[in-house]
Amino acid sequence: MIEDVVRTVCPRDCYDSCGIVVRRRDAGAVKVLGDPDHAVSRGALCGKCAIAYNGVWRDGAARLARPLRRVGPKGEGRFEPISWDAALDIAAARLGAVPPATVLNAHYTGTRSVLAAAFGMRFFNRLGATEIEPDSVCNLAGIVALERIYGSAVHGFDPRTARDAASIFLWGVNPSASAPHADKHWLGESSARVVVVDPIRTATAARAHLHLRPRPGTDAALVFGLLHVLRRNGKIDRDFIARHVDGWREIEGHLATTTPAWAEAASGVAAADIERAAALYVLGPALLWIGQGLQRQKLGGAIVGAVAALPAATGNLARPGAGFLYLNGAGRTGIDRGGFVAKTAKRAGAADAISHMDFARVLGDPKRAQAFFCWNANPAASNPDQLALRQALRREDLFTVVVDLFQTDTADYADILLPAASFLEFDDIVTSYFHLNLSAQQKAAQPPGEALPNQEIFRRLARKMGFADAALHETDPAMLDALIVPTGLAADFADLAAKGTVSPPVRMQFADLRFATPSGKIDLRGLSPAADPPTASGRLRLFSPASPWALNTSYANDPKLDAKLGDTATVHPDEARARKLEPGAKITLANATARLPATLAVDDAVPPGVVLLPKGRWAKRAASGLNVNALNASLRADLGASTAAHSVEVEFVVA
Ligand SMILES: Nc1nc2c(c(=O)[nH]1)N[C@H]1C(S)=C(S)[C@@H](COP(=O)(O)OP(=O)(O)OC[C@H]3O[C@@H](n4cnc5c(=O)[nH]c(N)nc54)[C@H](O)[C@@H]3O)O[C@H]1N2
Ligand SMILES: Nc1nc2c(c(=O)[nH]1)N[C@H]1C(S)=C(S)[C@@H](COP(=O)(O)OP(=O)(O)OC[C@H]3O[C@@H](n4cnc5c(=O)[nH]c(N)nc54)[C@H](O)[C@@H]3O)O[C@H]1N2
Ligand code: SF4
Ligand SMILES: [Mo]
Repeated sequence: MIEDVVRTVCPRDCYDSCGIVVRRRDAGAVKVLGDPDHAVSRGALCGKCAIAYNGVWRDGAARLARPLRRVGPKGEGRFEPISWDAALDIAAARLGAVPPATVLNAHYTGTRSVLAAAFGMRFFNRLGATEIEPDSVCNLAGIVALERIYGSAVHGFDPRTARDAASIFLWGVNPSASAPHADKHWLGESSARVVVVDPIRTATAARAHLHLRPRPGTDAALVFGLLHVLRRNGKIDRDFIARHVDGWREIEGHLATTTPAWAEAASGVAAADIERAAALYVLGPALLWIGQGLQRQKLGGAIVGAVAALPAATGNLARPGAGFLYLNGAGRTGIDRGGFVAKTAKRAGAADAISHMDFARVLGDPKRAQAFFCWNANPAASNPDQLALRQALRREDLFTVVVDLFQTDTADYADILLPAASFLEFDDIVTSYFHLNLSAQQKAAQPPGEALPNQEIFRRLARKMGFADAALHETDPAMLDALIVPTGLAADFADLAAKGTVSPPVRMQFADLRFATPSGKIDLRGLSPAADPPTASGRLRLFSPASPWALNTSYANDPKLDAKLGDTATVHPDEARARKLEPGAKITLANATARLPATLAVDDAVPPGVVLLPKGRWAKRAASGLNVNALNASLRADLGASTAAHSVEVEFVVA
């Protein structure tokens, strides 16, 4: 009974990227814990990972362990085991028999470790498949907005600079759920004044010095109110603007009318609070964390654009304690993810990626979709237009391959279902999209049965398809070293594994004040204070943000976590009273797209006009067979054909 410890990292789609220790006996994992020496996790995993990594993720009965072939009707989820050879022969023959552009490739961040998330794209480049634009179901409106203004959405502030910040603004982000360690340690221990802008009184907002609660989709109006006050108080940095900003005159053209009283009427935030927030933003250097939830709105691009004008207007950039963050890309630690994928060029004539907001429709069209390959994603649970998507997935003439750890909602529709190894079962590297960290993911256990890492599955499939390109057959150790060496942060994978997590020296965001825009300056042209009108009487805005008990739909098959997720829809006491409903009432949320049963909870943390039902559940685990995404008719934001999931409207109807 030898006990040893393996240090690794959590590769979930989460801001934290926690360090993990796996305690093992006889080389088998016995306990997955937070790494006490890791600066982010400090010895604790979040509640959901503490449960899932010691629960369903290591449950031999729940994990897929052998390649499977469908035996029943599509969607019933009945399969029989076959060999890897047979499964990949079928896949290669079917994928090779259709025009490449009619193979739809859906993938995202089920795991974010670089090989397991990115290597497969070389295969699809070679094939010439049509990609379902991954970010369009998550954060693309904000990305497009920030690329226009700053030339990049992935050069955020370095969180270590918070020690120099006088105030920290969190705008439409809820780290108490979506980044629990950043919430507890990074924010909780900061001496800065904290301002949260969120319609919901989240746990983060409840602790803030100031909480602004705009009506959903009205943040751009709120920003123009703030800019009015800043200008009136002489806090606009005209020198900075003259040197580094285009389009300020256009913004100023709006400011005469966007008084605090006007902004209060447009957003519902009291004029006095707008004055307070403006004063806090110029107290000293200010950090601004722009949430991904913020832009899941019909006006999401315009909103992110307006919020991102604040640092430019006040010169809150390129000095210690100043800046904004949406995402930090892997490039911030020197990992060239784009170059890694581009080692296999995209086949000439391949179609442009299509938005997830068009996915259900395109998948239902036999001329555009003849095969579907899904890995690192669970669209039957995560995507809008759930009913239409399922109908498309049932098409007998659509050949579907799913690669996952579990038999998810999507996996039920597979013709061929392939078992993936989990992050505990192979070496890889992980970067954070918040901290500037690079970590070694180290193998700590054997995969169940015949499960394989994604990258090995794609190597084998490439061989079956006769794709001989060297880049499709590189080994994991060679790829890891080739990724790590240019960072200068470790000599090779072995060195990184010995170090665990490394970071570059503290980096100042946009230190040289040169921006990758056409003019080289920050470009504020085209921003406007547009705001959503209040929701029509009787209707409620449906918010489905991150739950503390799931990571997207990952983990919702753990019985303990599924019980915590539940089917609770929370409204303000006034909304319950207006409908004569008591907490615990069985209700139905309805709109023109679907009806979803739920259990009512009442809490004034949710503002009037909103109903809160976090994402995460597996549809098939609910009695209705649906989850919250059934209610979303692929609403799209104003930029990037990106999701506007938080703009969905529903009514309560008698069940
Ligand atoms: N209503 C509503 N819907 C939303 C959102 C919302 O806010 N509201 N948010 C959206 C956002 S932000 C996102 S990013 C998407 C996410 O949606 P998805 O990309 O569908 O994410 P998950 O639901 O977590 O599914 C990831 C799958 O990857 C699998 N997986 C994990 N590790 C591996 C691996 O190593 N190999 C393979 N092959 N599979 C693996 C997991 O088991 C899981 O089934 O959901 C979107 N949907
Ligand atoms: N526990 C957990 N952590 C996660 C995830 C998860 O599912 N569970 N998902 C991961 C992924 S893929 C992502 S993209 C991130 C997302 O994490 P976040 O960026 O935090 O996004 P959300 O959770 O969608 O929403 C954050 C907040 O936006 C608010 N919001 C919605 N509309 C508006 C608006 O119009 N104005 C303002 N000011 N606020 C608004 C919501 O009330 C919510 O509290 O989290 C990651 N982390
Ligand atoms: S999901 Fe996030 S908070 Fe939880 S262990 Fe992983 S990185 Fe840490
Ligand atoms: Mo996301």
